[in-house]
Amino acid sequence: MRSFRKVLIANRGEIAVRIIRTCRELGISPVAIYSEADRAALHVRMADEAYCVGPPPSRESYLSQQAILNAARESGSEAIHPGYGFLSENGAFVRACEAAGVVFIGPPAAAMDAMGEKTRARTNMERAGVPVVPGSTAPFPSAEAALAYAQSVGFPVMLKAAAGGGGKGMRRVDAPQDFASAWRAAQSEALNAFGNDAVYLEKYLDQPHHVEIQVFADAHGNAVHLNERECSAQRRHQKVIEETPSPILTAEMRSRMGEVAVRAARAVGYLGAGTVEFLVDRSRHFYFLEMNTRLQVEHPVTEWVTGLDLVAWQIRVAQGEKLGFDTRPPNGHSIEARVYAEDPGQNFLPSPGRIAYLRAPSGPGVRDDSGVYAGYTVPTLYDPMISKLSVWAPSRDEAIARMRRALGEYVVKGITTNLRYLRAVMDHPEFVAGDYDTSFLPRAHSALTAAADGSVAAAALLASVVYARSRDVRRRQTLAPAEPSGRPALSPWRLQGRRPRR
Ligand code: MV4
Repeated sequence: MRSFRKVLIANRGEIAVRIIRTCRELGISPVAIYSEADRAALHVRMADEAYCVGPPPSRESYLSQQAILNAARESGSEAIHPGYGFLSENGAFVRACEAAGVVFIGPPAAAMDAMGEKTRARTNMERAGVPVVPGSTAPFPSAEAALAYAQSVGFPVMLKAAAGGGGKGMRRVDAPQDFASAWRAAQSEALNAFGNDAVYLEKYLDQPHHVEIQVFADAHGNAVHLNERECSAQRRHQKVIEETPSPILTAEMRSRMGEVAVRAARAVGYLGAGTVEFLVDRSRHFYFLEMNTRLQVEHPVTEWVTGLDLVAWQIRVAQGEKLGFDTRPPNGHSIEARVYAEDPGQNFLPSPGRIAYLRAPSGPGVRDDSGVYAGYTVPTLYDPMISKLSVWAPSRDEAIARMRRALGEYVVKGITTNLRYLRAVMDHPEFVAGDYDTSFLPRAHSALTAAADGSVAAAALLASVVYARSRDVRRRQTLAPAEPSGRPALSPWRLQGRRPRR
């Protein structure tokens, strides 16, 4: 077993800041990388050292494997934490780290490969006894063969790019007469997006829930789950709100899904933190969707209810330590809201720019994982997520109340954010009731983006005019300049003399 003295964080924004914090607590010196657009970024300011890895476009900086490995060598970092996105699920990068003698804090490349392609993952999971959505695994020789299969599965079906993920290259087909053209369109879309035209099909699940299980494995044969996260509040495959426990899960279902997730992780020789995603249908059947072989954006809600620092455990596992915890029932309830620099009123158009003023919420049970500061300019080039606000409370109702309170404290001036939209979600009866599926946010769109009640603003304006007028009247009496004689200007005799006549 070894102890890292220095860890390079191959990422930016809030997640780089998050990892830097745990490195400090573990006595590890954090090393940052940055692109030319990120010289003034918070993660650069917080790290012990920072290395420029290239020009603004990610492809030439945060995705530049050679530049990152050079920074690791130059700084003497023994390990690299990839965060999420960028190179975090890139098997080639894991192998390049290995070749360079740097520890990649994450699963082995083989585990990534086994889960990377969707059809491959489905085959591996079926073999391991993990339930997958009914459908195909191998590519079809022809569109006719695919149609015949679709008919045996039953319409509607979902066409998916084998190389896809996160909803790209997906297409629903309702009837046999639409199949051939949809199949060809899906193939060309897949080729365009992923350079691979392989398409497979699944039975279509109507308005499923997205529930994922956090898993953790060490190099000593231990693998456990850390409960679920309910992630059904999404729009265009972007999560907006996550919570744990899921309002729709029973303890019995949690333990069955957890066992299945651990089986999935074991089947591919997993190491470290991973997430197994499931679709849950109306009758609460659950099906493997994909495995994310990285730390997830929404990991703080799991940290809140388990009391564990997942980043610290990633580092410990990478150092060869044994898991120091077991599956445990969730303690209380946690909700996370993603704060984006975007305008919900303009179809969520990104709204980069300079943050003129910032006041982040705090107080009991509140955590703000931010990557920005007042005076910082949010760049156009990268993800517009500026922070993740998460809360903990003993119960779901109290967690919602706390999230409302925290969102109410949050002030960001200079750029447009989705804060008001997030407040509207916390007030929406469907969210409050806890029975929302993946169709919730798209369906509630107009209610969530409705303009604020104008009567409040009108009353405030009127009140400010009345106040300004009465203040002016008062000043007329009190703010006269001192007399050259040096006598005080505020003599009560003088004030009395200046009183307006009634
Ligand atoms: C599905 C589905 C219904 N039936 N597969 C979207 C993201 C991608 N990873 C999988 N997705 C879906 N796959 C079948 N067979 C519905 C979705 C889906 C969805 C899934 C999770 C979270 C949000 C979603 C929003 C729309 C559609």
